[in-house]
Amino acid sequence: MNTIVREHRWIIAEPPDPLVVAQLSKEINVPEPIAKILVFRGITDYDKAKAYFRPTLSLLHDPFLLHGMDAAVPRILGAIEKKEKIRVFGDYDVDGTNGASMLYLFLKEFGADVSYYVPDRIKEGYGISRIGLDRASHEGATLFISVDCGITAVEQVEYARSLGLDVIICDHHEPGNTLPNAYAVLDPIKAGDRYPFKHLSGCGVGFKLIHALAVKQKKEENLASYLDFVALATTADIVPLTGENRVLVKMGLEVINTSPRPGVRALVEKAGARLGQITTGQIVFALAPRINAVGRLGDAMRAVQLLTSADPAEA
Ligand SMILES: [Mn+2]
Repeated sequence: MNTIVREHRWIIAEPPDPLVVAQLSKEINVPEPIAKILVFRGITDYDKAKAYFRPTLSLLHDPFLLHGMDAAVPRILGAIEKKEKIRVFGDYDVDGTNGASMLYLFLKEFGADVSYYVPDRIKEGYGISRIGLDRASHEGATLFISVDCGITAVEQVEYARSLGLDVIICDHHEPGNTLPNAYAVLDPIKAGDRYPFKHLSGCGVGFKLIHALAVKQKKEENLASYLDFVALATTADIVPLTGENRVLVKMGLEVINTSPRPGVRALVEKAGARLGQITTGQIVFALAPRINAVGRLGDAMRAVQLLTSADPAEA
């Protein structure tokens, strides 16, 4: 025990300015020790405290700051107008299946002719697959949107082009030396991207896409109802719960706890968890493993089927 203690060097932070602490304590009506903890965490005034405790969608960054968004949005709106078939393609983990579920339901509500596909972990492996592209093309799709994968799919995107598919990529993984020659590549960590927050999940990047569509069409009223997907994906993918992610997860947990969709309600009940008391810990240890297991034991599309179901009995 002693050796462990000696291996660590403790660096004690400078105490915060007592005037700032006293002022914050008065402004938000909390005891000084709590105000002190907040100031330690950079929450130094009323507005910052309000944003921390009561996050709202208005705190999110402008989705059009994401490079590629200016191309992606008109392409999707055009596809909806021309009744093109849109195929959403998600990875088979929690991030990918929630991203696919969210994009599918949102686009459907937006009037799109949309379907989804999740590759088979064993037969197709990770990422955009040729089988997935062939099927999309065969079923008449002309627009293909990937979520939580695609940033390294250089060859697959070339193949998609040869099939007449335009590809929009929503990913958060590290790009390789060459970006795919896609219609639009949304990834906050690609070189030259000016988006101010770099830790979004794949589903979080997909959310920025629906955020942008909603802003463009002035239909933002239902946007928050999709945050349950983002909360599940963001928490399960273990990206930092700071900045924008904290806003998305806090608001998403509220959706899960107060108005769960049938699939989420069924999942919570099966996991023996209590609605109204779902936390990030329960997502990581009780809900997410059950979603991940679907892709490991068979067809991951069943996860999307569950999450998008409108029927409690089916869910
Ligand atoms: Mn991911």
